[in-house]
Amino acid sequence: DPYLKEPKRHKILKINGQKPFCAEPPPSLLIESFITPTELFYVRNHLPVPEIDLKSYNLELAIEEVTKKSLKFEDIKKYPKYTITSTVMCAGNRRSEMAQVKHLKGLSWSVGAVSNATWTGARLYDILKDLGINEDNYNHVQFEGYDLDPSGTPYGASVPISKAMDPRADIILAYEMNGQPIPRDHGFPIRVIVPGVAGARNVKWLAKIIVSKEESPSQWQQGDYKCFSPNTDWDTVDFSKAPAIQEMPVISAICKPEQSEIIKVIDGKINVKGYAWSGGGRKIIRVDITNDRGKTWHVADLIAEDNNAKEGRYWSWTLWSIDLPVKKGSKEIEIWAKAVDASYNVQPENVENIWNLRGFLCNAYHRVKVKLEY
Ligand code: MTE
Ligand code: MO
Repeated sequence: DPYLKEPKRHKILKINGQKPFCAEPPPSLLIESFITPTELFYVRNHLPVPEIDLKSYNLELAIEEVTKKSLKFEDIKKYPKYTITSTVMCAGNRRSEMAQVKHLKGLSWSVGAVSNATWTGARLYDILKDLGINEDNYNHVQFEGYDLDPSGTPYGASVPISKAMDPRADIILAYEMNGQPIPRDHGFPIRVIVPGVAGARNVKWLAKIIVSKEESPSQWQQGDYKCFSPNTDWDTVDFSKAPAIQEMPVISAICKPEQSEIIKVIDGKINVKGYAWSGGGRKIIRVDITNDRGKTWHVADLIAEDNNAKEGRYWSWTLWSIDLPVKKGSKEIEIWAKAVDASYNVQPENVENIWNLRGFLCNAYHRVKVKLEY
């Protein structure tokens, strides 16, 4: 069993898969703090967690098939040290809602395949600059992990070279998470953080960086983490025809109250809380809430956001809260949330029209039904 040496995990995580390990924190805990405590950070592994000895750790840098350099852990630590705060979200976050529309393949994530942390490390930009590459001659930067599938093939992903070579993209080869060495589940000793881009491209246990004309040949770049039209099925799908998911769309979720909870109405109001986030560094500018199917929208307070972030580099989620007025005497309500980002992108209204066979990017209005008590 390749899973005998897995790390210990916090008991409160809701497990969506044991081998490989996949788990998310409960919604109400998720939004307790702007920075997710490391032990509550969601985990999405596709393979067994590799065991890596810091002393023998090695990062290979290659241009196409040719290895140019090899960096030890200490070599990476010598680069100027940057700390960023960035949310990481799985493109499968909220998939469980999409699965209710029509059967699909994928882990049943609720709203918790997302977390926010500080990441400290070297900038990919600085490391690529030292390789002396001319950006115009290549198209992608590929990453490989130390985790291997049964055939010996590593987890892999890539990002466009324009992203990788942009110092303002804040891509970090991180060795610290929330000020501590990165724990095994999250990529010890080095993981790539590509802020604002799907979790899948944030490669953990980084083994190799390849500058290339081509995207990563990995299954997770080529044959997964892509979206299709709602009527595309497994007989008609052609993964080569859709681009890989990179920057994430605008999304929000109601985390408190949770589905089917019984809530006490105080002074005609109930408190509702959640998160909102958009990819590509786009700030959340507003979160709208309704409990009468859109007849009346109320604007939530944005209670926690990254106050140090510059325009176009809002990598962190925004937490919001609202004391929502409810119609007197109503026994059950459905709360809807929609967020708006700095480009005025808004979430789509329903899941039906964005359904796709792998259940990715489920960013429709989030809807939660609760019972009221007076
Ligand atoms: N990197 C490696 N090497 N192996 C993986 O399985 N999973 C990816 C990404 N990086 C993965 C990986 C996916 S799909 C997601 S959503 C994030 O890591 C999850 O990061 P986390 O477990 O730190 O939350
Ligand atoms: Mo993911």
